[in-house]
Amino acid sequence: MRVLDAFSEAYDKSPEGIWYAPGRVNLIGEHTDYNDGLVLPFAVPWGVTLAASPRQDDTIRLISLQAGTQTIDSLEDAHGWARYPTGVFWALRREGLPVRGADIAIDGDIPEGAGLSSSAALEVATAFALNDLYALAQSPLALARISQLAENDFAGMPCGIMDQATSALAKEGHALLLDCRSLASRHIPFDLPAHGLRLLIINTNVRHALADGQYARRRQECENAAKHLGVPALRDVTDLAGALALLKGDERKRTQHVVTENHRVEALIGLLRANAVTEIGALLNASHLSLRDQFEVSCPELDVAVESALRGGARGARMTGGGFGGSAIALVPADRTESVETTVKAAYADRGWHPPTILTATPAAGAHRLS
Ligand code: GAF
Repeated sequence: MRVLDAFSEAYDKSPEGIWYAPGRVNLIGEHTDYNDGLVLPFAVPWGVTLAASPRQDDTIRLISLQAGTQTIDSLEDAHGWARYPTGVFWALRREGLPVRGADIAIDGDIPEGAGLSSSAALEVATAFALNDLYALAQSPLALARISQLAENDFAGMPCGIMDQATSALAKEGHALLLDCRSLASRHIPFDLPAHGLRLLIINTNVRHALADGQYARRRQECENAAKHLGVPALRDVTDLAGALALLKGDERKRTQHVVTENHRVEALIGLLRANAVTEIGALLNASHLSLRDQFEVSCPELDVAVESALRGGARGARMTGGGFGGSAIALVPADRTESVETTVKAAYADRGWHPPTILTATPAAGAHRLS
């Protein structure tokens, strides 16, 4: 195993254990997590493998097969990618848990820039490793929250809980229905091949520079809208027409998206329960239009991916994740896979864009110890 070789070579010893945490793709429920709403993601079959041993001091030594080496003597030394694992040490210590340093080697295979949550996978793998190394006895959900805290308050990205919770809690062959207020979750069987379907991930291979700033802004707009409506979060809007009459401009649009997106998650769950998987496409399409027009987080590359996938025979398609690049998903009858891929690639070529990468997503297991 590559990560084992890297660990032994760098530290001249064997690691105490090896852990794995996956990335995620979101089926539906976008920009609802930080509004206390519902999400329905699943883990992808790519992730972060991490070998680690504890240390007697507080130093954190990190080597990544993809991103290089950093030695963290003081937490503020961490920069770039190293802020994610280092943030987990910080967050655990802030919770008063007895965590000292560690020697760590990291290997990852989540497609670069695809918006499939490689940072959450790195945080969750670190959290699972430290939980075992320091006998912290934290639950997977508690480790997901620690990971989110690391990302919010150490790495400085005000994300919700979806990505970390999916990485920590996912189950093979299932999507994860998560209520982001109560944090209650349920594993929903999600077997597309049984229905002659596939879920393609269309990685646009672009990430627009405004992604982080706009994410923080959307979150703020949602919080402002909730304040104007006098509710704790947009999750609590029960009379959408009444709420829209009280709001204007961007806050009105954001509210429209969040409230209808929560309804779409519920509707999609209803279809899955009724074994009507082939009918979920319309909800994916509606989600995309809402993200494009009301939440305004799409971009030309995502819109073209969605439109051309539908033209190629997809039953439904939408952008997935934070937006402004990353990936779209397309629900495709297995026998139309080639047609969808060809149509999407041709649409990109016509515009002179760098080709997208197209992968099939199958729901994979959440974080666990490998050895
Ligand atoms: C990003 C964030 F990290 C998630 O918490 C979520 O808000 C998502 O964007 C949008 O649904 O992945």
